[in-house]
Amino acid sequence: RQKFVWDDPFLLDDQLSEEERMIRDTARAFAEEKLAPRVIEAYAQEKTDAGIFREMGEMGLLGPTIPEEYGGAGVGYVSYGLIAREVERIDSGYRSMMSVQSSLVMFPIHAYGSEEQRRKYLPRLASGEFIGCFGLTEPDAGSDPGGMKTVAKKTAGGYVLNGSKMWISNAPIADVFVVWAKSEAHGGEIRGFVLEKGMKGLSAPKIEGKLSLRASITGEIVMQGVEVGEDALLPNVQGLKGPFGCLNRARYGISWGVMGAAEFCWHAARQYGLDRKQFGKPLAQTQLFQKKLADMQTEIALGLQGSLRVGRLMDEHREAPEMISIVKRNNCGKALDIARQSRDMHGGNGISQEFQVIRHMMNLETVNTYEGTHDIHALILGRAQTGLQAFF
Ligand code: TGC
Ligand code: FAD
Repeated sequence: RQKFVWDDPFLLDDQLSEEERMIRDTARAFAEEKLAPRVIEAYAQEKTDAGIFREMGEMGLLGPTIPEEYGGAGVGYVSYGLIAREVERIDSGYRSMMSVQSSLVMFPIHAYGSEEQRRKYLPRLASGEFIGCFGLTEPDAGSDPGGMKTVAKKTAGGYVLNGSKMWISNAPIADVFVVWAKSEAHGGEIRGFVLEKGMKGLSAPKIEGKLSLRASITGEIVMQGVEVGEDALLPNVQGLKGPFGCLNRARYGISWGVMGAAEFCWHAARQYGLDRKQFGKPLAQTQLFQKKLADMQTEIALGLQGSLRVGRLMDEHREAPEMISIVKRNNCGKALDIARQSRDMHGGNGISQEFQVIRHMMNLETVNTYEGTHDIHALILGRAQTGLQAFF
């Protein structure tokens, strides 16, 4: 009889290359040694430690898929996913900091930028010296980013930008802002611009009072007549496919990341059930408790296999965005259910910061919403199989 590994039911480990396992182990050691000891305090105090970017940079965790000549690690998308899983096992906010920098700032500069922009920004984003943010969402344009109001008008030497972005991860501490705007000079088409901290008319106030993702700072981006040169325009992409190209990478990373958070909650529930006795026996010896653990194990095993498959296809350049919608949507929804179950299985202790599951549960509410809500991904998949779009 083949031995069953309860915490790796489909032997995912065997499906990874030696390099991928090494990257996973490095990310896990970093997450356990550097992130885990500060997360409870960071979440409670709503404190984002900007120094984490440099620490992640030193470990090669920022922009891992970017070629080495620009400061990246030049590894594949499965490795990127494995990193996201380890970081989010500690906290979704830390994964958010990492994935915005990697997929939403470094990726567009590399994929759509000029050689000058790549050389100027990528090495310093990879090292964590620069912190980046990505401005797509606006107060009146969330699920429908095509409805954005931010505009770029042509000037003699470049552009002037006006508008505001809402719910932007990293914005208040960012040095580099990848911002999407409708460009009048390009027939109102959406174009990407790279702005820098300190530009006149640019500010990024913090959004206070978040009860989710509290270890990751979130802000607005306010642009009041921000003048930039022609060199701020990302020259090699036009239209919504620009930001969506970045979102494909970030959504894929999230599909792995949330499985890390879910694994934390599952393992915590199992251990709690083994340790805690009620009615004269361990909670883990009751049928209901074991059914919940079996559901968690099953959904996580299936979710990880799905993400691994999509990652392999990405590394072969054979991915379709709808594949990414399947794993982003399913894994976020399942991780949120698992975190809620784990919270319940911990009884009263489940609401304590010490046991950590309620923090994951609160975080996953955001992760289920950002990068395309659970329902928006359902509509993307509904459109793909019926040919009928139901957004409006
Ligand atoms: P639609 O007509 O579908 O498409 C417009 C153009 O874009 C192309 N396209 C894609 N290209 C690449 N990848 C994709 N996934 C793409 N999806 C669409 C499409 O081919 C078309 O190109 P072209 O050349 O024909 O013009 O656009 P729509 O306006 O109908 O879009 C509908 C919908 C719902 C799919 C889309 O708007 C959507 O996905 N909404 C969700 C918005 C979203 O995800 N926002 C995320 C903001 S960033 C964020 O949350 C970061 S949090 C990160 C963190 O902290 O970790
Ligand atoms: P809405 O679009 O108003 O949606 C509200 C509800 O209506 C949802 O349930 C949605 O599913 C539903 N809905 C919408 N349209 C339809 C429809 N056609 N049919 C049926 N139901 C529909 N954005 C960035 O650009 N950069 C960032 O770095 C970033 N970071 C974020 C960090 C945090 C902590 C949060 C909370 C958000 C962040 N976002 C970021 C924004 C995020 O992407 C949006 O919140 C998300 O896309 C949803 O948009 P919305 O909040 O405007 O909700």
